[in-house]
Amino acid sequence: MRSHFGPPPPDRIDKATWRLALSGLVEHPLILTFDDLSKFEEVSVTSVVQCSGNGRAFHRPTVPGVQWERGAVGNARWTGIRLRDLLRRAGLKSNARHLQLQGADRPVAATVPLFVRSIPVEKALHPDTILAYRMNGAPLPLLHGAPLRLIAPGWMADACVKWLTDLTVQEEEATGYYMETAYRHPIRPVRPGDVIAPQDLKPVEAMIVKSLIAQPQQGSTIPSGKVMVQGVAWTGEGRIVRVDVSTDDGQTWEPTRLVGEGAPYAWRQWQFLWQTQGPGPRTILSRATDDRGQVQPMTSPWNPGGFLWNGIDRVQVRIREA
Ligand SMILES: Nc1nc2c(c(=O)[nH]1)N[C@H]1C(S)=C(S)[C@@H](COP(=O)(O)O)O[C@H]1N2
Ligand SMILES: [Mo]
Repeated sequence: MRSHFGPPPPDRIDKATWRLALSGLVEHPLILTFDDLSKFEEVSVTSVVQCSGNGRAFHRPTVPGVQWERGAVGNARWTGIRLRDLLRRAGLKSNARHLQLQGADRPVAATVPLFVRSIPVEKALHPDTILAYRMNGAPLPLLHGAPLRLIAPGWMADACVKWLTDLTVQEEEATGYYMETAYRHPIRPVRPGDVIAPQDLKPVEAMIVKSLIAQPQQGSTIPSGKVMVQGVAWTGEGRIVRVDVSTDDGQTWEPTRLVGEGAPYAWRQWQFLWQTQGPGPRTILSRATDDRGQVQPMTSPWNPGGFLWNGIDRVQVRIREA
């Protein structure tokens, strides 16, 4: 879970009094109660939600910000209504280009900017983009954005605004710190210290191909013999087609078994039965490939925000004496 300011006070998100306002460049502005949401068709989508700073700690030179390694990502089944259905009910005006999203959470000090984001109308109108009120079949938990959050499948989580209260259709991207300064990524390679022109920084949007090793864990001691290596892999708006592992620090690679059905936007589990020969230290690597031929690189391009890390995952273990 990741929140800039923590959840809103309970009275701001009480289902009995909570309202969702849709205004701006629409024919008919809407104000909806929580019960009004049931008037729209209910849909579900399984999707990864990943912070764009996930893996920031692996960038060299190091980048300020929360030093996430692997944990700022999850995968869940989200249920709610299509954002598109709501926007169509309100009727978009012809100059509608961006949808601004704002939640009920507030910074502790008035001088700290609000968490306000926007997404282009194309993503807002995508049939898989939903306003979710359930997670894995249960009511959306408070810390995941109850009563209602955006799920923009395939996109980085900073678009997935929690505790939603205000949707505003506008011609321009949202202004403010979290859109104009934070979560922007250079469109060409940069070096630490470079001055980057504003037009060379674009908002972080789609996720990129990535895999993680979940077992064995970093620093663990494992038996000599058969060991199950397993993890997950996902990409943005495509599908994972293969995951390879190396147990000799990248000299040789072997394909893993992809588990279950591959669903769009969801992560795919993978397994590899490793016949270890010890004793001694070993380095396990994992490398995912998606259906667009995107392959995880050894390291990701350095950038001042430390975003979009998708370098090949690396876990060091020690094989015990037989
Ligand atoms: N209202 C609101 N929504 C928010 C945030 C926030 O601070 N406030 N943080 C965003 C960021 S940066 C991330 S990574 C995801 C985290 O979602 P999760 O806590 O459900 O994992 O929520 C996003 N939505
Ligand atoms: Mo994030």
